[in-house]
Order: sequence, then C-alpha cells, then structure tokens
Amino acid sequence: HQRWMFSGVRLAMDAAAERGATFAEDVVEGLSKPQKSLPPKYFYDAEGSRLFEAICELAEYYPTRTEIALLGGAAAEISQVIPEGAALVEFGSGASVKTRIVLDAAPQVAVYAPIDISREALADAAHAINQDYPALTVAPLAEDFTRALQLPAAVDGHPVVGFFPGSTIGNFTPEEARSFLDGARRLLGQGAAFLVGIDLVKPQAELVAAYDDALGVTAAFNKNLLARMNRELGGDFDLEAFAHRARWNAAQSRVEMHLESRRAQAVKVAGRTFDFAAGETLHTENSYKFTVEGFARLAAEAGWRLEREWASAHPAFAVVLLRA
Ligand code: AVI
Repeated sequence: HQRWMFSGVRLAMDAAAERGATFAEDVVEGLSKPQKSLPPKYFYDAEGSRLFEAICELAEYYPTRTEIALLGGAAAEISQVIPEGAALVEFGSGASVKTRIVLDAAPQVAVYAPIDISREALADAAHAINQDYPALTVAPLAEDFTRALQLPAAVDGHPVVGFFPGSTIGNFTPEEARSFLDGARRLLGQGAAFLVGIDLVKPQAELVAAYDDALGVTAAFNKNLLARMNRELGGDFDLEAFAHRARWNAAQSRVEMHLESRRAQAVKVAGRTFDFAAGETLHTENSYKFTVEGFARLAAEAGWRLEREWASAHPAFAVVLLRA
C-alpha cells in the first residue's frame, strides 16, 4: 500500500498488479490462444483513458451524449430514489462527468466513492469533485473493479447506491457480467440501489460506425494496446502492420473490436515470440448490446430486481435502477 495526500483527498493506491495476473501474464496467455485476445481493461492506461475521452466526443459515438441527456432528464426522479446521507459508489468512474449530474440533483449524497483502474484519471476526477463539492466526502479507490474488493471505510454506515454508467457492463461476457453483478450485490449490500447504463440493440450500421469512426480515434484507441505492450513489455509491434476492425456479431449481440495483422509476421513481447498469419486477428473488445428485458433477466440471475428504467428511443440507450 502506497498512500499519498493531496488537497485533502487521500488516495489508497492499491498495488493491483501485485494481486492476480499481471499485464505480462495476461498478454502471454492471451496471445497464446488459438483466437488471440486481450482483456479490454488494458486499454485504460493514461494514453488510453485520454483517447477514450476523445471517443466520447465523436459524432459517431452516441452512448456518452445519449446517456448524459437521459440522466439529465431523469435527474429529479433519480434523486428521489437516493436516500438521505447516501454513499454513491461508482464503478469505473473515469472523469466522473456523469456523476456530477447525479450529485447536482441529489445534494443528500454524503459520500462519493469512485473506483477506477486508471490512477491518473481517478486522481484528477477525485480532486476536481472534491473542489466542486466541498461538503462531500470523497473516498477514491484505485482498483480493478472486476476483482473482489472492499468499500472504503468512509462508506460504512451510509445507505449505498451503486452507479455504473456508460454501458461498461457491456464489455463483460454474460458470465462475467453475472459474476460482476453478483459481486456488486454482495459489496453494496442488501437493499442497495444500483443505477446501471446499458446500450441497447440498434441498426448494425449505427453500431459499427460508433466503433469505427471517420477520424480514426477508435482505431488509435485500439492500437494503443499494441503501443502499451511496446512501452511496458518491451514489445516490437509495428502499429502500421495492424488494421483496426469493428464488426457486429449478431448471434452474440455484440460489437467486436479486433486488430488484424496485415501480413504474416512474428512479434516479440514479454520475452516471447508470437506468430501472426496474414489476416489473423487479436480480439481486443466485446461491447454487448442489450434489450431491457434481456438485461433484467441477466441481473435477476445475479439476485437483482429491475425496479425502474429510463430509456431513450433514438439512439436507443437505457439507465436502469436495480434493487438488491
Ligand atoms: C467503456 N466502454 C463502454 C466502451 C464501449 O463502447 O464498449 C469502450 C469503447 N470501445 C470502443 N469505443 C468505446
């Protein structure tokens, strides 16, 4: 545990890399599989988090602005389901932009506990929220929220409301989503409310455009994984030798991102050599698209009841309120 203080916000900098698989282990395992793949959480180093913020501004990437509009319209109703003195626990908080919509509408929130794997993004967001909401106790946790975790002590004794916007839950496989939801239910506790943003199924062209924008920002975000392996694991990936691909997989109801090898090549990374055939892909992300009914079933399998929903028609997106 490494701790430091700034502006009154104490960050518990957990050495996440010390537990479970490290980046190097996950890379060796993922590149050794018949279908090469990497966990999407590795997108979010400082550069990747910056590129993701840029994606959220793109004309083609509708989820962010659609969800922000949805939360704005539903803010008063959302505030009514947040108890007095509540602790708002956010999973994968990033820049905490959507949080402000909730905090502005619900001054009864006493504690804000953002959890994010990107230390830089978390530190900046915690600092900014701390300055703009001086009455709020900010208790950030630099943590991979896919692992078992404990809430910060500042949350103890407060009614808990979970917040997981952005349809980040769509980046899990259904099994991972169930196990995340089950873990979140245990973590947040009996009676907790959980606000979750889910991207909904829509025409294929809109979905693919959102993951293959004209400016190439999503391509840069995808290829940053290669650059990150070069930076951190002594890799020699030639970024020009891979093409960004986004595909709609209708059978699985998900957009897939891949990096396709433009030629046969051997790449060194993490002390190993991996062969890529021409046209072979490294599968880097799934982004599942839901129906509200389908998501309610998934949540029910993890012990949550869907209590309310706020949905937009075009582009289709929903924020749901689950109850433990
Ligand atoms: C964070 N997550 C919900 C994004 C998504 O839409 O699946 C990540 C992303 N990948 C490409 N563009 C955005």
